[in-house]
Formats: sequence, structure tokens, C-alpha cells
Amino acid sequence: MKTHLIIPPSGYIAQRWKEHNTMPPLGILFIAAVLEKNNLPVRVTASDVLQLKENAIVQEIRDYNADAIGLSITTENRFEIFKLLKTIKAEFPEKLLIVGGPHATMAGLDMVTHIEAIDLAVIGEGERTILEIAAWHDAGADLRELDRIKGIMFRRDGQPFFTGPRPMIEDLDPLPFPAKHLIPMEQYDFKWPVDGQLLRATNIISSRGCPFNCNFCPTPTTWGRQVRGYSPRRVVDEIRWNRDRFGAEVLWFFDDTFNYNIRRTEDLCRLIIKEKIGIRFVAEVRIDVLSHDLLALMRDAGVHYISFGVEAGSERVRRDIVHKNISNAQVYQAVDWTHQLGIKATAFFIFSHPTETWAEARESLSLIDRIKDKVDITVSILHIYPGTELETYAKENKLLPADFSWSTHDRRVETLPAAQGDVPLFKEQFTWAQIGELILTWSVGAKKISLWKKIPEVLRSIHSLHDLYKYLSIGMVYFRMKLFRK
Ligand code: B12
Ligand code: SF4
Repeated sequence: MKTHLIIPPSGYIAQRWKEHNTMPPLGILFIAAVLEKNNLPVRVTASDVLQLKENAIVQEIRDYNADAIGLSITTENRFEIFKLLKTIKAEFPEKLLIVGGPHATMAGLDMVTHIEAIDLAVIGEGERTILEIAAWHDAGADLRELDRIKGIMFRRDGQPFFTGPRPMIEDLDPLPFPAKHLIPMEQYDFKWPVDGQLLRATNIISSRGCPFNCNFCPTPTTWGRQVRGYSPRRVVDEIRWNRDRFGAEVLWFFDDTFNYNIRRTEDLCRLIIKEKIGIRFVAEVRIDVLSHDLLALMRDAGVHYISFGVEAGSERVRRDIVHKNISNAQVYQAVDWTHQLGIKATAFFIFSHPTETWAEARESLSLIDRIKDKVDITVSILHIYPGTELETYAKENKLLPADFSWSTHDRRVETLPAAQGDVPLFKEQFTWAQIGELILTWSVGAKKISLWKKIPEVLRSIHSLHDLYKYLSIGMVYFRMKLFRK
């Protein structure tokens, strides 16, 4: 099977991230890498950095003339990918269209039911599945034999059919490095600021999964709670490859929880120090499995910036709703350690949790106020992703209609595309004006961000009187803040 993998024009991520869209998407590159390792012909077209539009992508597909076309879907970029799939299918009905990625894994059934252009959806990890699909294809593509391939979904007699879950890959070490050498890496010009200089940066993932179970998060389902990590030796080899081959001076660890296992994190940091790797790192951590000693070791290994989820100022919301059993005292302590050790950090906050009261939401603002001089702050409004506990709650509480489909633009569902993409927003307790106040108090009040440049996007996303009402409500809060605050 000859395979053509397409990185879509917006990259792995949605349009609104375009200005940061400079990191290679690892998922599709892992697929390319296993195909290449197994001597199967593969090409990756990076239409994001090559700035290829649909017509040019179609031409590329015609030129390479593969048997199968593969794309990766996230919930946020799903509509762009669906449109592209439709175009490709119309042009090349004989080619096998395969999709994978977090949205395929979490909303595969919905997608295969509604998006006819898709021939096969890969649910979960794709490395072994794609090889089995290739073997099936090369053995004559007998449709009756497809059932044997675990972890795929397709339509049979017009109905979606799932072959059953594919067991996770237990030992990740034998996997090849993601095939960055197949894309124009010099055009992925992601840079990271260190000591006033912009350093050349790229990405790496050293583990899959997260042992925790935050209510809004797909990871426990997509990757599982049983975390699988590459051995420190294997991670260091990949770091060195990124440094020597692509000139990386900074590496962003894409692990969901870099410090999920203290012992392993220590071993990895010690090996990086011992081998004098000499590059800087960015990593996402959980603060309840952090210690001063571990942070110091991470700093010595080159960790320059960490991020962690605080999610809410109210301990009740954080513990009982989000299931993040972290106290405010632990938050302050982690912030102090980070600051003392000279590690830069950002704390993530989310507003509008289920059952969160106005007073509790304001606790988040107070907590932000207390730590904002020591760490960066990132705020967002809660969004609903498929397959999460939050999605179930939203359905049970009629915040998502019973017949809701992820595959169509559903105007009954609240979204705020100009701020956070075309994904349903979780709006239960607060009015639009309150949501505006929560989000803008920090971003406009403290960070002095101007919203003027959002106006074209806002205008584009107004389709009804209700849309107009919600943006006006938020806009009024913005102007009030601008007029009455310094
Ligand atoms: C790094 C990252 C980012 C980076 C992306 C940079 C980049 N260019 O890659 C940044 C910071 C920009 C980002 C932004 C956001 N992200 Co993000 N991100 C991640 C993270 C941590 C790692 C992604 C990754 O590389 N994974 C590793 C690869 C190997 O996994 P994979 O892509 O799933 O691929 C495997 C399979 O899915 C499958 N597969 C994938 N594609 C294909 C294609 C084919 C043909 C086949 C056969 C198989 C296949 O095989 C692969 C190998 O096994 C993931 C969490 C995670 N652990 O994956 C979240 C994640 C993807 N992000 C998520 C979210 C919600 C966001 C944001 C919306 C956050 C926000 N509030 O703004 C934004 C917007 C993203 C968007 N989709 O538009 C969600 C997506 C949920 C969903 N249903 O789509 C995830 C899963 C995190 C989470 N648990 O909530 N993100
Ligand atoms: S700790 Fe992070 S990755 Fe793990 S479940 Fe919570 S939000 Fe998801």
C-alpha cells in the first residue's frame, strides 16, 4: 500500500492558532515513520507550512498517486478536515480515505455515521493498525477480512461497524522516531524565548497517557490512565536527534503529565545531565506530584518553562467537580518553588465549571491575583469535548441536545468561535455578561490585551440574533472595563 499523509492547511490545529502553528504534528509523523520502517512507500505533504490550498493538495495527491490518503482529526479542526475529505473523495473515489487522531478516537461512531467520504477511521493508537491495514490492502482488500483488524471503524451495509478496541502498545521504545525528516522542518520555525533570545524549538513526546481523570479531559480515554513511558535512554536519543539533525535548542515535551512517575522523571533528568545534552525544555506537570527536589533536578536538566492546571480557585470545584485533588496550599507552594528556582511557569484556569457559583468563580480571580506576579496565567472558558465525563453531564443536563452530532454545525449549541473555536461551550450557571467579566478581568484588565483585532472574527461568526446578543453582552463588559479601569 502506497500511502499519502496530508497535514491540512491549518496544521494539526485550528485556524485560530495559526500564528503559533509552527510545530510539526507528531501523530501523523508516527504513522509515516512506521510505514517507512516497514518499507512501505509513504509521502507526507505539509500543506500548513507549504501554504497549500485545497486545489494544490488535490494536485499533490494526483501526482503521488497513492492507494491510501490519511489525515488526522481533532475536534477543533474537524469541519476543515471534513470539507477536505469530501473534496478528496469526489476527486479520487477509488482511493482509501483513512482518518485518525483524537476526534476519530473519541467521536468515531458519530463521524463514520455522518461523513460518507471516510472509508476507515482508526480508533486509538495508529502505528500497528496502519500496518495491518496495509497488509490487508496488499492481500487484496477483501472487505470480509477487515473485521480482523482491531481498532477500526467503517460502514458496512450503511451502518457503522467497530472491530473492537486495539490494545495499547505496551513498550513504546521500539517505535521509530516521528518522521520529521519527511517534512520541510526548516519551515516549522517555532521559537521559544530564553533569556531575551528566541531559540529554535521543536517537540517530542516521552510518554502516553495520564493517571488522573479530570472531568473535561479526553486523555484518560484516548491514551488511558495506565501511562506508558519511553525509557530515559530512548528519550535522550530522540532529544539528541532533534538537536543534531534539526538544530533544536529548545524541546517542548508534549506529554500530558511529564512528572507522572517521580522516579522515571528523576532518571530522565539525571541522564540528560550526565550526557550534557545542553538544551532547554518546556513541560506540563501536575503539582500534586511535584517536590522542590524534583523541580530543582528538572531545572538542572534544562527545564526552562513548566505549565500546570489549577483550573479553579474553589477547592470544592477543583476536587469534587474537576477531580483534581489539589489544595490551594499546594498551588501556592508550587508557585513559590518555581519562582525561587528561577523556572518560568504558567498556571491554567478554566471558568464556568458545572455547578460553579459566581462566588466560586470569583475565588479563581482572587487566586490569580495572588500568584500572578510569580507565574504567567492562562484563562479559558470550559468547553465540551467528545467522550469526556463533561459530555455525559452536558447531555444529562440538556446542555447538549439529545440528538446532538459532532459532525454538523448545530446552531442550538453555545459556541464562541471568535474566542475558542467551533466546539460547544459549557455554559450552565453564568450569563454571557458574567462570562465576559470572568474572562476579560484577567485578559483585558491585568494583561492589557486589546480585543479590537478580534472584531473581524466576531463579525464572521455572527449568524443569528442570539450570536449578536452574546457578543454584545461581552463587548459591553469590555467597554465598561476600558472606561472605568486603569
Ligand atoms: C501538543 C498539543 C497541542 C499543541 C499542538 C501543536 C502541534 N502542532 O502538534 C497546541 C498547544 C497548539 C495545542 C492546542 C490545543 N489543543 Co492540544 N494537545 C496537544 C497534546 C498534548 C499532544 C498532541 C500530540 O502530539 N500527541 C501525540 C500523538 C502521537 O498522538 P495523536 O495525534 O493522537 O496520534 C496518534 C493517534 O491518534 C493516531 N493517529 C493520529 N492521526 C492519525 C492519522 C492516521 C491516518 C492514522 C491511521 C492514525 C492517526 O495514531 C497516532 C499515533 O498513535 C494532546 C494530548 C495528547 N497526549 O495527545 C493535546 C490535545 C490534542 N489537544 C487538545 C485540545 C482541546 C487543544 C486546544 C483546543 C486547547 C485549547 N483550549 O485551546 C487547542 C486547539 C487545538 C486544535 N485541535 O485546534 C485535545 C484534543 C481533544 C479533541 N477531541 O480533539 C487533546 C487530546 C488534549 C486533551 N486531552 O484534551 N495542543
Ligand atoms: S491531569 Fe491533565 S492530562 Fe491528566 S486528566 Fe487532568 S487535564 Fe487530562
